[in-house]
Amino acid sequence: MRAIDYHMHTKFSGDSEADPRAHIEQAIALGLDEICFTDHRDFDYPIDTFALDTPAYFQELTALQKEYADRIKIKIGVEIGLDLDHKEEIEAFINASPYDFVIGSIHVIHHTEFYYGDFFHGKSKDQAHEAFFKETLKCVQAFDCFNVLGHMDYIMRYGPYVDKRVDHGKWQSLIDEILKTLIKKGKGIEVNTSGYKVNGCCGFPNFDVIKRYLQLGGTILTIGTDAHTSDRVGEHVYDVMGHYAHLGVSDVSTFTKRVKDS
Ligand code: HSO
Ligand code: ZN
Ligand code: ZN
Ligand code: ZN
Repeated sequence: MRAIDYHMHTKFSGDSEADPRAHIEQAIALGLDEICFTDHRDFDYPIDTFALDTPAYFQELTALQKEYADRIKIKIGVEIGLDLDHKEEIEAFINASPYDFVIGSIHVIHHTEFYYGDFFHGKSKDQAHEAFFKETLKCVQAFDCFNVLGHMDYIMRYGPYVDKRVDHGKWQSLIDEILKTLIKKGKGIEVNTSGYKVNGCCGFPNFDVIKRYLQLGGTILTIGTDAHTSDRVGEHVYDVMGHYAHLGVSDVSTFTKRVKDS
């Protein structure tokens, strides 16, 4: 199984100062086979701005890709915030540039976001989690421009709850619908290792959800750290590979120009 980090942010994201070269050096030091930069683009995000200077992004990363060609495979992707209020702009944005790989993530629901907590006001944990999974289902049904669904349990990072963890049993039928929709559309799912900070054992989503995706016939899996600083590149990647192998997965998926590499 190849070691990959397919979710990383740099200074091209509104919430990172990281130098892409330092990410690459860290990935090489850890022995990763392939990485993909996936800087943010969210339309009309509240409070912060997640614009992407696409020409500068491609120019700098293409040069690094060439410079490091004999040491590590580098892909150029994007993490797009899936938002039903901006569907046409999002699809046009993705189609306008030759991204290798697109992560579709839900960061916002109708202009309320999770990071600063607006979304959680007046909601119990169950109400917040149910709304998140319902919106995730709508987004995976409506959008086609992504390759994998990003950090499926992202809602768990935030929220003013003592125990932030998702009770997957409660949302199993919604989660099954999400997974079935992804599979039907030829889309994958990532394990986002930023989840280890909250739930200790595993990423976003946990390995029971991955097991279910595989049971339902899913075959497209990536691993991403969601590193916003270089010290976190590659974090827990080998651990996730161990879990994948245990679940019978022989390799992760990688992408070129949004098509799965064979
Ligand atoms: N998009 C970030 C959350 C955030 N950070 C909003 C700053 N503002 C998650 O990677
Ligand atoms: Zn971010
Ligand atoms: Zn994200
Ligand atoms: Zn991210």
